Amino acid sequence: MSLVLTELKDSTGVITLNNSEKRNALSDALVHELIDALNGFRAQNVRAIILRAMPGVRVWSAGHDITELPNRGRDPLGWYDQLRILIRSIQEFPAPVIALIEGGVWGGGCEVAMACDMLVTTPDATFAITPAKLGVPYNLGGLLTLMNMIPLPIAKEMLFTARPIPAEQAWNLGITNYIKSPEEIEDFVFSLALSIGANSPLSVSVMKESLRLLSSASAITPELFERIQGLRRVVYDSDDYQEGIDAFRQKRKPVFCGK
Ligand code: YXS
Repeated sequence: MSLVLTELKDSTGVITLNNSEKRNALSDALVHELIDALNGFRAQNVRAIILRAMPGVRVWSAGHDITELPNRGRDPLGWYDQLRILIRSIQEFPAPVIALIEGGVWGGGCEVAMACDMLVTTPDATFAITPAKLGVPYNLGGLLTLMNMIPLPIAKEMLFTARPIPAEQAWNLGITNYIKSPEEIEDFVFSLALSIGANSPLSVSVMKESLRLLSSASAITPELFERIQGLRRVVYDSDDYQEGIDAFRQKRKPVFCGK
């Protein structure tokens, strides 16, 4: 079974997450197919991408496949991990990527959604950022993706509580572009993609890339980078990190001790 479906509609590439049984958890296999799909559409010069799950799902994506997270002692969110490569592929894709979101978006799924250029949701959509629930030290690129989308106090609340925020709050904060009913969202998102497709692809693509470069333009010193990486290492070497992963695998609540 393909974990991801693709379809070309006019000049728009549609990518559908197709593993509802596992709540579209971002396993290496699924993410690999997603990256292949983006590469395929890049070669076809599509004017926009729509990234969606199957119509009517309750969970858009449950985030990183927790069963594939490494045990203690290895950075779980390293530069070459599939999910990191996917995030960069979306951000660097030469045409806008529109996320069409129904249902819950969790953890790494939330970063995937927020790496997209525009987000349109149904009223039941929710967004949760979950590393603290699992004892995961979030990576710098991920934090930057969130900081570019979410006002800082809200990003902090989401990171510290790991509680989902509802679609209406996300829209009020300007994180998402529109809320549409399940009946109208598909037509609406296609019309958005078509109006982008009617414009100059070179102009759109250069503005997208310029905005990406500008929004990550704040330089940090090598010392500061190493300091943050050192802080993260304390977390992924910890008992608590292992406890978070073990608890998910054993289907129980984690008990964190702060070590
Ligand atoms: O028991 P089976 O084999 O049917 O499998 C179950 C779940 O174990 C599986 N599944 C997952 N497998 C791996 N990784 C996941 N993230 C994941 N989520 C779900 O899918 C099958 C159906 O799940 P079930 O029965 O729980 O479905 P539900 O509809 O009752 O509940 C849906 C959720 C999404 C509320 C629930 O599955 C859930 O809480 N999932 C974990 C959400 C989460 O914490 N995601 C964060 C993943 S870690 C991550 O993204 C980064 C490391 S970070 O957090 O740092 O951003």
